Amino acid sequence: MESFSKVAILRPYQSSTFYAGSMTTRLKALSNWVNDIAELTKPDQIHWCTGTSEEYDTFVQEMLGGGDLLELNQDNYPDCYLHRSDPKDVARVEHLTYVCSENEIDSGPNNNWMPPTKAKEMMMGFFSGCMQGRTMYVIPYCMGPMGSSYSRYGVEITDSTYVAANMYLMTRMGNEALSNIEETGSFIKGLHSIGELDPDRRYIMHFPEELSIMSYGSGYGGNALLGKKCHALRIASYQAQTEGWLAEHMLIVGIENPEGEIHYLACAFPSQCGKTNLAMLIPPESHKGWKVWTLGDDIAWMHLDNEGQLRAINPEAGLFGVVPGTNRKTNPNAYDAISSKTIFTNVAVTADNEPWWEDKETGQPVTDWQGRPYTSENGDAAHPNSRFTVSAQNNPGYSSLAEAAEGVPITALVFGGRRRGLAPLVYQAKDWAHGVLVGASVASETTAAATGEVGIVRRDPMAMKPFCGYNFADYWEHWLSFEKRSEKLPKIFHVNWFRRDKNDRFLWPGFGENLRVLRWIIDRCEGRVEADSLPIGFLPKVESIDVSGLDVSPDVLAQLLAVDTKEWHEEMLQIGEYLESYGDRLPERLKTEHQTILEALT
Ligand code: GTP
Ligand code: SPV
Ligand code: MN
Repeated sequence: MESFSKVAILRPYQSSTFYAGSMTTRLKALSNWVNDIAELTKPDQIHWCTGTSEEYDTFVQEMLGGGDLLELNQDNYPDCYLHRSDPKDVARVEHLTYVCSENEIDSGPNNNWMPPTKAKEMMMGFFSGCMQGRTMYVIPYCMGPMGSSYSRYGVEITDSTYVAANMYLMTRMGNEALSNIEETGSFIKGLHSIGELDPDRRYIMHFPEELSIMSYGSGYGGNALLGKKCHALRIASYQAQTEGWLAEHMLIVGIENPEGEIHYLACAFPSQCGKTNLAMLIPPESHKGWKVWTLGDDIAWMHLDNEGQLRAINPEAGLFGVVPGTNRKTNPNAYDAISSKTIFTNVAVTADNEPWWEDKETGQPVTDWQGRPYTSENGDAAHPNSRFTVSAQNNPGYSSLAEAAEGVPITALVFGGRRRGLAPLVYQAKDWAHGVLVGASVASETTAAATGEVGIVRRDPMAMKPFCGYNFADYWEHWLSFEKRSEKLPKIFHVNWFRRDKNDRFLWPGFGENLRVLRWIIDRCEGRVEADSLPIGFLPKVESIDVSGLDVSPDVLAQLLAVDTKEWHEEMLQIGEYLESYGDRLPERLKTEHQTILEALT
C-alpha cells in the first residue's frame, strides 16, 4: 500500500501564498474558505478527500499506526476495526449544542441559543492554531442520491482521520461531490476539530441563516460527522421550511406483501427507539412471501411532487447504528452487515479478538469498551451507546430505489416513542392536523444516545427535539401548511413497541413481529380494515392485529391496545402546558386540535 505521506493530494502547510498556489478547486468561495480556515487552524498539511476505496484504506492504515483504530479478528470480521473514543466523549451533547439564529426567538425554546457573533468569536478562539501537527481533511460530500434535485452538498473540514473515514462510509463523498459543488456553487460549510476533547471546551454551533456549522472538542458521531444531524437535520430542517419540504428524523422502509404490492413508510422515533431495527426488519417465519426493503434508517428528506405525492429520499449512504441488542434474532440483516467492512466504536472484545456487546448472544467479553480487563463489576462491557459504522450497501435488504433521484412515494408517516405505559401499541390520527398534534405530542424515555440521565420521560416532538434547527412553533406551522398543498397526503400513525407489564417486562415481542402492526397501518391506508374511533384517534379492533403463532394472549393484546381515559386526560393537560410554552408563535390550529381532544376526554 502506498504510504500515507506520499498521497499526491497532500499539501504541506507553508503559508497562505502556498495555499493559493495549491488550489484544488476552481470554486473561489470554497478555496477562499479552505485557505482562511488553514490560516486560522495552522494544520501541518491539507488533504482533499477524493472518496476512493484506496483513500479509505490509507485512513485505516494511518489510524492503525497511530492507535486510533485496533484491528479485530480479520478471519471472522474482515476489514472490521475498533475505535475506542475518549471515555468522556461517547454521545451527543445536547446541552452544548446551539442554534445561533440572528434572533433568539427564531431558534425557539427548543434550542440553546447564543448571538451568532459571540458564538463565532468563542469558536474562533478555540480553532485558532488547533490543527498544528495535524492533517486538515477537506471532505466534499453529497447528501442524497448523486445528482438528484432533492440532494444537497456540504464540505466538512476536520482534523480527525476517524471522521474522514466515517464520512466515507456515511455519505457520498469525494471528487464527484466536489464537481457538483463546483457546478452549483452551493454547499454547507462545516468546520470540525476534535480539539483537546475537553468537555469544558466542547460546543456544536449551528448558523442556519449562514448555512454553516462549527463543532469543537468532540469526535463522537452526531457531534462530529457533520453531514448527519448537524447538516441533514438542523440546517436542512431550516432550509426545508424556507423551501417547502421536510427534513425529518425518520427511517424509510418498503413493505412488500406476497402479491408484490410495496408500500413505503417513514417513521420518526427518538434516538435509540428502534429506527434502524424497523428499517432492517426481516419478516418472521409466520410471514412467508413478505419482503422488507431498507431505504434509510435515520433521516428522511421529503418533498411533494407535481401530483401532490409526498416522496422521500435518504440523504445518507451508511448506517451509524446502536450495537447493543443486535443479534441473529433481533436484526439478522444488521448482524450480517456488521460482520465485514465495519468500524465499531466503543464495543468490548473477546479472547479471539472479536467485537462483543450486550445481547450479542455469542462469545464472552474479556476487554471492556475502555480497554480494561472485563469483570462483571465493571457494569456494561460495551458502552450502551456503542455504534457501528457501515456502508448501506452492506445491508442485504438495501433497496435499489435508495439511489433513485425522485425518491419513493410515502403511504404512511409513523411517530413513536419509548413509553412504559399510556401509549397503545398503535393508533391512527383522524386527519393531517390531528396527526401534526400527535407528532408534536410525542414523549419518550431518554436513552444513552445523548449524555445525561437515562429513562426520564421528556417531550420529543416528531423525535426532533435535539434536531430541529428553528422554533418548534414555526416547525408545526410548516407541517400544518402541507394540508392545503395536497389532497393525497400520507395517513399519520403513532406506535409504541415499549409498553411494559407490572413486572416491567415488554408486553410486545417487537423487532420482526412489528410487521404485524405495519400490516394494520397499511390496511388502514388502503381502506381494508375497520377501526374503533376514540378521542385520541382510531384504534385497531383486537381481532385486527394478527397474533397467530405468537405468544401474545388476547388479554395481553387488550393491555397493549388499552386507552385509559383518565391517564390520557392528564397527558393532554400536560401536552397543553408544553404547547403553551411556545407562546404567541404556537399555531392556533394546533391549539384547537388539542382543545377538541381534551374536551372529548373529559
Ligand atoms: P438512533 O441511531 O440513536 O437514532 O437509534 P434508533 O432509533 O435507530 O434505534 P435502534 O433501532 O438502534 O434501537 C435502539 C435499541 O432499542 C436497541 O437496543 C434495540 O435492540 C432496541 N429495540 C429496537 N426495536 C425494538 C423493539 O421493537 N422492541 C424492543 N423491546 N426493543 C427494540
Ligand atoms: C441519534 O442519536 O439519533 C443517532 C446517533 O442517530 S448520532 O449520529 O450520534 O446522532
Ligand atoms: Mn438517530
